[in-house]
Amino acid sequence: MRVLVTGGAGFIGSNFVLRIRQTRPDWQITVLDSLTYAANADSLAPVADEIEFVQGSIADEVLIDRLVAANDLVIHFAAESHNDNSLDNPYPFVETNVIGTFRILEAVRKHGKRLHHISTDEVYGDLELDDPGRFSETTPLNPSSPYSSTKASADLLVRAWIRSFDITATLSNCSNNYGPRQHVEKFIPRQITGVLQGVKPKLYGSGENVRDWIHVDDHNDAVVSIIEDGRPGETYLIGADGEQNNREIIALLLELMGKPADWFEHVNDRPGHDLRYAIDSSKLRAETGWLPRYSDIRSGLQATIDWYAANPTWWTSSKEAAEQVYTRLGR
Ligand code: NAD
Ligand code: TDX
Repeated sequence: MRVLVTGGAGFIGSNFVLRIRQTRPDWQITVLDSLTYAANADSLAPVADEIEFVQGSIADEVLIDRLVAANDLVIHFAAESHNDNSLDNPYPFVETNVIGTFRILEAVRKHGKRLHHISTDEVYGDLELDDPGRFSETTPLNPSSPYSSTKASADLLVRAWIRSFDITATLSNCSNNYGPRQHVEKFIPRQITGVLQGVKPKLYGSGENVRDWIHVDDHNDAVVSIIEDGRPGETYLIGADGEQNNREIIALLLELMGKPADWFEHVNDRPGHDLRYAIDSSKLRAETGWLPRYSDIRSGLQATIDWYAANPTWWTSSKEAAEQVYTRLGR
């Protein structure tokens, strides 16, 4: 099978490609990535001789048409992915997440190819802390930020192309990922790399906000399960029952990194900060048999800490740039 992976030099996409080389060695992989600030070409270095890499944008109509025509399946990870950036400058989010997805859909329609669209639980908005409910496939879309509203827009486009043009596509909406090769602007790697440099973790607001953490390999295995065993036209939520508030995550990181429990600081909150995300992934589990393997966040975080400690050259230059942005934003 010839597979086009968009956004394959980013966090989840690069982990996907590395893992697929192990688990599905017969898949022929082409990565399309525009190499924004969020990409790291070093992430794909171990498989550079085994894949084709194309630098370019999913919003480039001619390029997308050619690449989609040459492949059997498109797995669409490419996105502008950081909420804080979307609050600062939303335009790239509209161009990549909305226009880029539109270009892919048109090429998929024209050439009759299969698509798997990667999305986020943030399209459903947020839940109260004491709400016993969780997001499911029938939860109405209600996004809060420019990032999540552009992801919801993309999801709606995919659903419309399924219904109106009968394209063969599946969608997945996953909760917060953690693991190696995540850009240092994101919560967990920002704190790990900060502590490694002697800087205290930074907690937005009160830190009561809850995220439903999943290891990136569990997310990527679920994507393969949906591609192989999911029903065309369907949406699947991916989650690993990993709810933790941000204070709890910082406490665990400090303990694992040998720092006192109070060695962190509060910084300005994110405007419109979603309170809680929680995923009910029973549809995925029932229909594909997928189960998460990294259910122990403590050991998953320890392995993630070990990876950042062992790979400073991967993150040092992006760390400086990311912290300059945070200084400007006051966070
Ligand atoms: P990331 O920011 O680490 O990587 C995104 C990649 O897309 C980068 O390599 C970037 O260069 C590339 N890209 C951006 N604009 C592009 C364009 N116009 N053309 C081609 N490539 C472009 O993001 P991530 O965390 O790996 O997220 C991947 C996908 O998973 C996104 O669609 C995101 O919405 C979704 N998602 C992420 C999480 C999470 O916790 N990180 C959770 C659920 C869903
Ligand atoms: O320094 C920080 N301190 C802090 O308290 C940072 C960077 C974040 N936070 C908080 C904000 C969130 O409540 O930590 C939580 C996680 O923040 P992010 O890593 O920015 O993730 P989030 O906004 O939840 O979105 C992530 O999960 C869903 C990904 O970035 C999205 O791409 C994905 O769709």
